[in-house]
Amino acid sequence: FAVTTFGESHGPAIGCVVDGCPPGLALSAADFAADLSRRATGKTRHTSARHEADEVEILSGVFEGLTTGTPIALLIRNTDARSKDYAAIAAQFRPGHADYTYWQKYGTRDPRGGGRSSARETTMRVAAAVIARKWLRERHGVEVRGYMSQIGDVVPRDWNPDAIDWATVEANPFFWPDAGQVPELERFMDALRKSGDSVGARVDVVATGVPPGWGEPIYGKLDGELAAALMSINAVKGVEIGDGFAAVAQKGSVHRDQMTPAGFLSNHAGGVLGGISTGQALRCSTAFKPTSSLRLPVDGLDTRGQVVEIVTTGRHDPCVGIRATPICEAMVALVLIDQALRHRAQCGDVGPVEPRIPAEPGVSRP
Ligand code: EPS
Repeated sequence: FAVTTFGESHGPAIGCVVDGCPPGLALSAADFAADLSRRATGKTRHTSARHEADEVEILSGVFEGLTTGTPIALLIRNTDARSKDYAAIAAQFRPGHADYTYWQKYGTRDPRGGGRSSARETTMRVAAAVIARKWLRERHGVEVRGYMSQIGDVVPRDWNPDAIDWATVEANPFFWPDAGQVPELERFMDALRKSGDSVGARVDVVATGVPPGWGEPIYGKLDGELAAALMSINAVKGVEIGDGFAAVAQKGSVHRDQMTPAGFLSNHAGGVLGGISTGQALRCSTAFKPTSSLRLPVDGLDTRGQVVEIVTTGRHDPCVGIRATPICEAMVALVLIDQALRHRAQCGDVGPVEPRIPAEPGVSRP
């Protein structure tokens, strides 16, 4: 299950090609609306004010409402691009932005917004993952869900990470698991937006229903592919699987997830051992840096190497992590469907093998 995307933030359209989708999956343009809307800009005052329609056209790979097994091409036309916002910085490098590295790599500059480096590109990842999530849900009962677990230095207060209330998460613009804290986050973001600065965030994803056995043992480990997939999202600076970096301070006697006939007693491993799923909930956490397109002036360089004052105008996200929950879910789903199909191809006749331990009764965290 391979995905490639194309298009620039301010070009005429963005799109993707999904290759390797099994035939016979019911798919229509309407399937994409909900997830694309969860990710979209312009829904609240806390994200970029750009209003894109984000309507998917299916160009190929679907006949009479069913996938055919041939490449699925999806297209979304950009309807609210405004390249003139970028005129002032068209020949400047925003500190902390990919402007400079793209320049060094390609020797050219696409001044239309972030071009390929814009988070606009993540739209197509979410669109491609709609197909993956549908197949995973229908064939395996897999559900991939995420929530924001930190914004700046604010963490949820009144919540149980082992029993996330998904209705609460979906009912607020931050995908935040603690409903009572949402007004505080609104005030936090309002103050941040007025200040012209930006802030980072952390997004957790939990995939349930993943059977044991998905993943490759050495190259293409499930956790390795998840890390690469999540790290490939714009602005990501860190990925953890299970307890992640907290495992450094744990004793082995604590970290090992004890197995009983009734289930695992904990899930420090995050549902992966040796690159292969255990059948427990898959747990990933992703760190987003504060975005670099700021109204606050800073000295920087232009493409001639001259020192200039850089101020970014336009419609930007003061915290790109706010819209990142559906994107992280998408990347996890894309890895899972690929691993599921690879597992089916190689080991389709094997298993389930006894003893098969049920998913853990509860998920423990450090
Ligand atoms: C983005 C900058 C803004 C955001 C964009 C991501 O776009 P513009 O180039 O129009 O200023 O609106 O996000 C989207 C358009 C989107 O659909 O996610 C950036 O610099 O990453």
